[in-house]
Amino acid sequence: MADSFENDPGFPYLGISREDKAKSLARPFDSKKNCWVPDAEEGFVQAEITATKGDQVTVVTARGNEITVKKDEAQEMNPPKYDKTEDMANLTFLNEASVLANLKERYAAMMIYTYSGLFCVVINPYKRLPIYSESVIKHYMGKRRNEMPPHLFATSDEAYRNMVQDKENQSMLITGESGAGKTENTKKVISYFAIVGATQSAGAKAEEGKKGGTLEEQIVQTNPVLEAFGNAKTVRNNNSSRFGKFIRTHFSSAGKLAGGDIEHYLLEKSRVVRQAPGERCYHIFYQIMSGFDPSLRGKLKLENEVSYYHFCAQAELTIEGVNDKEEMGLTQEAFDIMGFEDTEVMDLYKSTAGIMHMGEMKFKQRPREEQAEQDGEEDAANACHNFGVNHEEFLKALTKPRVRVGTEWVNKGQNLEQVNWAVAGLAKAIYARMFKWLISRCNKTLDAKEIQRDFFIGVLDIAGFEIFDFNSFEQLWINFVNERLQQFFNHHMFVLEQEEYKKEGIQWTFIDFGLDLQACIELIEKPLGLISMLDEECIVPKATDMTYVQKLNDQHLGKHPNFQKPKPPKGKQGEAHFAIVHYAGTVRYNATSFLEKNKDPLNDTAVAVLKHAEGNQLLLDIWSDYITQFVRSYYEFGGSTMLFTQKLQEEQAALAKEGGGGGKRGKSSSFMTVSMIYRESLNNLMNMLYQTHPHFIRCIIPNEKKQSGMIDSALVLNQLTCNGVLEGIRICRKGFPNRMIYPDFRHRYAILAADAAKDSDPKKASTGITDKLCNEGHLNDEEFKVGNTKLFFKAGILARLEDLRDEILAKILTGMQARIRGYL
Ligand code: AD9
Ligand code: MG
Repeated sequence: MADSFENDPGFPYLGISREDKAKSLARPFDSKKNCWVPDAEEGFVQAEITATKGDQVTVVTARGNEITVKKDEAQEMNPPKYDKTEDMANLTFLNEASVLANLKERYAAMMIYTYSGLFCVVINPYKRLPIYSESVIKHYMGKRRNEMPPHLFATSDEAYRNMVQDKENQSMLITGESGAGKTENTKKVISYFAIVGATQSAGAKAEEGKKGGTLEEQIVQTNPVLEAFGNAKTVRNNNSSRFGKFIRTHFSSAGKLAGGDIEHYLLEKSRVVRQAPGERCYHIFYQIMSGFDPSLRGKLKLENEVSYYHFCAQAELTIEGVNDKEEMGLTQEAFDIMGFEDTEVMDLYKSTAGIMHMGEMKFKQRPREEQAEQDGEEDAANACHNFGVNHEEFLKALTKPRVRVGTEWVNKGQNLEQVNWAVAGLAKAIYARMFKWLISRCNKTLDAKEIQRDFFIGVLDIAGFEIFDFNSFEQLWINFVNERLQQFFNHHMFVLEQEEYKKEGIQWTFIDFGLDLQACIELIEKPLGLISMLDEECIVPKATDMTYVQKLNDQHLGKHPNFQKPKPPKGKQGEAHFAIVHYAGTVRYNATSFLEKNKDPLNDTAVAVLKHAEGNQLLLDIWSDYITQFVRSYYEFGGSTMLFTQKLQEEQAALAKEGGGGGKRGKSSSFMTVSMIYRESLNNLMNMLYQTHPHFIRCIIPNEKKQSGMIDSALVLNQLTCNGVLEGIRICRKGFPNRMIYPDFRHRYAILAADAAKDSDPKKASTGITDKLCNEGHLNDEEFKVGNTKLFFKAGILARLEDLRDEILAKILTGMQARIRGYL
């Protein structure tokens, strides 16, 4: 089997050929001299130590420069046998320089997958490699991780086998920054499970889905549907997912595919109405305008050119190498396979077009007046044509919404800014709710009721840690999610290590490094933490982003180690800032618009109009769970206006007694902030993850030019910090990362203590060897542990034993040569 895999076109990108191995081993190497030193361009550069003085070393770099650096800045180099190593946890020197060098070397050969302990690291190749073919899949099916070269499929197969054998749910956490390849890898994992799960149907034809394709096809085709509505061109990625997702593939206990479902997180709503330079709105807008279906634009009352529509034409209109007409064909095909009804698809298009028309609605305001009014009706009429509501009512709701003033409900005029805000808010809400609807519609298709769901493998494709120049509410949430995920990883590693030590009977208390992140997590989520205080501030009259940050400072500054007051950048002195020390680095947040983003207000009156849509079932469905303030107030008091008014007065009196009414919200006006919704879905996710056996994939973007083969070292090192790979290594180093079973140890190091090694019991022989090494001062008790079946070593110790072994071998060799010479 191994031989035939070597003949696979994918092999050169996965396994190391024998010639390559031989070449590495022939590389000259001197462990006492060779090292890595920091380099501005390359991250680290190879160097040779020429002199050592105190804590300084002088080296000559591979570029020929002689420099002197601090001793601990020069990082040890691993011997040639570790070149292009498949699992970096096995490196005897676990340092940043070696990790970076190994990844670079593998990437240069387009070997994009590498393990680092529990992580599977992948660097975006930016070109199609023949490593995802059916034949490669077949080679990986049913194999253990150490039997095959690193691959996402090896990790996927491990998850699948664990699920079936251990009868335990699994999860795969795929993170990385934008453009790193999360979604591409997610798609491959899902296809792998669909194939493996369908193959499991005892040779029978894959299960037929209800309408359209087979279940296997439907699971795979969910993606184009989600991408059309949830992905967009950004500066960093032409197909950037603007939402996070957790896709669960369900299986029967025998491992047969039994359906799927999707949960989504944090859809970027603002893109619906605003795009930065170089970016586009969601793909679907341009697909609808592409003319794929020549009659569609007419039905939706759209002009011919997408450039007409402000909401989706603020920056780019096309994507290089992408044909929106063809993409629309793929979306349509996916809808068919997913079994969407024609009316459902049409309602999606109508609602999307409605949003485009909304962006054209104009309002005006006379000078010195505070009341805006519509400036023309045609665009509103077009929008409402698609929504199936009366446009006059819609316009009235926007310009004169019903609001509560004290105990009264009145129609209150709005100024131009307020109306425009309301239009944008509504457009964003329609889109976000439509996206949510789309997800649940896909889930309906993937709900294959006829097959028993026993276990699942969940795949999480979610944005990694973000540190930008300008970090806002969205970054706070993404970073908080990542902080929780990192804690989950650290805790998992701790549990596994403890289990291993226990199994091996080793006395060693491994520290729960998950606790390292606890302080930061509590700063964000606990009562009086950043999020609770933001929620509180959202209901305080006259509160602003400034008052929020002021309160944060009063509460935490100088008291919480993870909270800091940063200097605002130039030109931003008037804005509110705070900083958080995350595990991945300190991030400065600009609190501007935090309150607004968290409240995310909607014009209730306009929603009430949309709730009566006719001929657009989708629009009715998306608002069905939305209870407008007015209706809520009314019904909460038994539908009686009198009772409502009376309750309201009682409530106000009670609040006044409590002291000013600034604090708690009355029950009648309870509402959910964005943070509350996010927090709930994050808690659900974390609870679910803690009940699974996790697998970790870390995607890395090699450069910011979308160029294949080029590594920007600083960029990669930064990601290794943010994605926890270096953190994983740090934790590794605290324990005993290098392990060797007794027979192997005896075999390799017998030469260091020939007498002891003679013992017939491999464990006794091995401990005999280590005893001798300790007596000779080559090893001490702190550096290794004796387990039931193996020896455990601290990082770097095996290298020392290797050096000793080399020295002895060299001596033997010289002796032999001398003897041979003596004979001659
Ligand atoms: V974002 O946070 O959604 O903006 P992702 O999901 O991390 O981001 P994505 O998977 O979309 O990145 O990858 C970006 C682009 O890199 C893809 O469109 C491909 O052109 C390219 N890519 C990524 N991974 C692979 C791969 N394994 N093989 C080939 C790849 N191309
Ligand atoms: Mg993505």
